[in-house]
Formats: sequence, C-alpha cells, structure tokens
Amino acid sequence: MNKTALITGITGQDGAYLAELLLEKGYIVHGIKRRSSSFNTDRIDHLYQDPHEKNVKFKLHYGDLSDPMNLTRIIQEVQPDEIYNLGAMSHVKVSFDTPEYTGNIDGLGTLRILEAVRLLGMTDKTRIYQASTSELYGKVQEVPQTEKTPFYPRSPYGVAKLYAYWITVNYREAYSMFACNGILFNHESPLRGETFVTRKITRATSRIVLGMQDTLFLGNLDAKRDWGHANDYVKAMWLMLQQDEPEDYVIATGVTTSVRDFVRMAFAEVGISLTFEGENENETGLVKACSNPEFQLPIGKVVVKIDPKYHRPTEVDMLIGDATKCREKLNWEPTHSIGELVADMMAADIKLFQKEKYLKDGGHDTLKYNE
Ligand code: NDP
Ligand code: GDR
Repeated sequence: MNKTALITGITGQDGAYLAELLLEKGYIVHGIKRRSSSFNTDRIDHLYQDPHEKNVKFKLHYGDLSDPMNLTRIIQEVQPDEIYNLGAMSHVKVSFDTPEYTGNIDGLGTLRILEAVRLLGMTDKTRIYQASTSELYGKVQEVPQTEKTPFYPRSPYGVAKLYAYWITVNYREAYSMFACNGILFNHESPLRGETFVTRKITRATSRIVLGMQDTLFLGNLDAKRDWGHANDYVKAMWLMLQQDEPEDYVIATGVTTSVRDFVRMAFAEVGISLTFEGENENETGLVKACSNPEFQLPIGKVVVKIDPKYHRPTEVDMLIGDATKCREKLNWEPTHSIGELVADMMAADIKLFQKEKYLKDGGHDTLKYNE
C-alpha cells in the first residue's frame, strides 16, 4: 500500500524538494496551498497531475494555517500517514514587522495541526514532522549547537517557533503522538526565496555581471550561518518519521560561513575576486580582479554597499550545528559542501538571468525582481 503524506507549505522551497522526494518513494502526496491573487505554485508546477486522470498521486488543497476548521477537514479527508508541517511566515526580518501574524501561523498553526490529529482520533495513525529551526538558539549560548543547547530566540519568528517546538514535544508526551522536531540550520538552493540573503546574493551577482544591476545592498556582513543544501535536508525530515521512536534532531553541516565570505564565493564563481574596504555602514565590496573573459567588470568598481534598513533590531550572530545524533541514528550526511551549494545556486541564477536578459534585449521585459 502506498503511504499518504500531507505537506503544509508545499509551495515553498522545502515543500517542493520534499514533495519530489516522497513521490519518488511511491507516496501519494497532498499539499496545502494558500489562495493567492497570482500564481504561487512555480516550484511545484512540474509535479502537477490532471485531477481528472486515474491514480492521481499529487493533489493540492486550498487552506491556511490560520484556519483550524479547514485544516481539520483536510486531515480528515486525506487520512495522512505522515504530516510535514513546513508552512510558516519564514522570514526573520519580516517577523519584526508582522509579529502577531507570525505568532499565529508559526506558533498556533502548529498547535492546530496537532490538535486536529488528536481530535480526529488519528494519534496512532499519523506521524508529524515539525519544521523547527536553528533560530531557536538565537543568542549564542554554546558552540556548536546540539539538541541539548539551551534556546534563546532573538526574533518574533524565533519565539513563535519556540512555542511550536514545545507544543510538539508536549503533544508527544501527553498523547503519545509520533511527533518530531527537526531543528534545521539554514538550507538553501536555487529554489530559495529571493529575499533570503544567499539567494539575494546569487541573484544580484548574476545580474551585476550581466550588466542588469549596479549594486548589491546588504545588512550585516559579519553574521555567520551554517548553510546546507535543501535537497539534502528534506531527506533527513523523511528519515525522522521512519524511526521506531519519535525524537528531535539537529540537521546541519558543521561548517559556518560569514555573509561577507558568501558574497566573495558567489563572485568567485564567475571569476571575479572582491576586496572589502571600510567599516560598519561605510564598508564596500570592490572588484579586485577578473579572470573570466565572459564576465568583466572595471577594477575598483563598487558592487556591494551596506543599507542599514537590512539590519535587524536583534541579530543572531553565529550559528553552527553539531548533527552527530542525526549522523549516528539516521545515518544522514550532507552531500553538498558550501562551495558546491554556491556553485549550484550561481549556475542556476546565471542561466535564469541570461534568459531574462535575452528576452529584455529582444523587447520582452516582463519579469519583476525583489530587493
Ligand atoms: P518558504 O518561505 O520557502 O515556504 C514557506 C511555505 O509556507 C510556503 O509554501 C508558504 O506559502 C507557506 N505559508 C506561509 N504562510 C502560510 C499560512 N498562513 N498558511 C499556510 N501556509 C503558509 O520556507 P522554506 O521552505 O525555506 O522553509 C520551510 C519551513 O522550514 C518553514 O516553516 C521554515 O520556517 C522552516 N525552516 C526553514 C529553514 C531554511 O533554512 N530554509 C531552516 C529551518 C526551518 P506561499 O508560497 O503561499 O507563501
Ligand atoms: P535567517 O536567513 O535569518 O538566518 O533565517 P536570512 O538569509 O534572511 O539571513 C541570514 C543572515 O544574513 C544577514 N543579512 C541579510 N539577510 C537578508 N535576508 N537580507 C540582507 O540584505 C542581509 N544582509 C545581511 C541577516 O542579518 C542574517 O544574519 C533563515 C530562514 O529560512 C528561517 O526561516 C530559518 O528558520 C533560518 O534560516 C534557519
């Protein structure tokens, strides 16, 4: 019998990779998408199956984590063996602008899923994965961070996810539910949302070397993150739900890199070396040398500047994870180094913007871009 999975946040980066993985494994995959005035299914359009055909293995339902009735009905209809709760307002900086909404979706949304499963009497049938995060660690207490490191979140997003983490643990203990927290460190890919720093950098680097943008404006260049590849991380999510016992796991690479070094690596992918000068808000990134005849920029050109609007009221300075438990119990290893991640993202964005430039030069300037 095929297993059935339900994914919230299926239209996001992780939702797309996870849906692909589960379909490959023979699952019937259901996903919850939000109604939007414009299409929001770009990342999963290649998985679409005509619902009029027989044996459809991929199905989308309209829904929202703010709506408990809707969630309960979908769970009752779908009868999932596994629920992956990936839906969230996932942008840390934006959570300072929308703190209550973030608490409702990222915190209470998790409760709504757990409570629906409990009220429907499905606690023995349905296993639940909760998308927890390294943002729980926040202010550095211990390096590297493990499952035992104390939490100290530093944003409304982190605090909402703290509630979600503990309500998942509580339902596991109170009602013997198979519910796990994956404490995932930052993971990126060519499908990463355009306003997260890595994708912002690879998009801007591509546009700058193609002559489509002048400058990349960033906030804190000193922040350090443990960046892995989303394609690796969704495999760990699945593995957690295949174990005999429900537990919480850290998923990380164990390597940390500053935002400044990520910028250097992105430009290096296209043969441009950068040097950074100045301090704090006056720091700039300048072209030091170009070794690729295809992508030439004037030596000394300023390509990176600081815009204080990207600074956060409270920042998470440094994250580095210790995934020993995951390696030992789940036999999981990341397969992409930071260099391979940057190369993958740069190759995809160069291709994307070469295509856009071609269309633009031909008078078909239809695409928008975000900062
Ligand atoms: P994305 O921002 O790419 O995707 C978030 C998904 O949640 C989208 O499908 C979005 O829908 C959906 N969503 C947002 N609000 C609601 C809502 N009110 N109701 C239902 N769905 C909603 O995030 P990622 O794929 O990167 O991350 C997946 C999960 O993992 C998130 O919970 C995130 O917080 C968490 N996480 C991510 C990490 C990372 O580095 N990527 C690390 C650790 C945790 P729409 O497309 O319509 O906006
Ligand atoms: P993060 O990711 O906050 O770690 O949350 P993000 O890429 O937004 O920021 C990483 C670091 O880069 C610094 N930074 C900037 N960030 C953005 N977005 N834009 C900028 O211009 C910029 N300049 C510097 C930030 O200050 C920060 O220190 C991500 C999300 O996916 C969460 O959902 C997830 O839980 C965590 O990763 C783990």
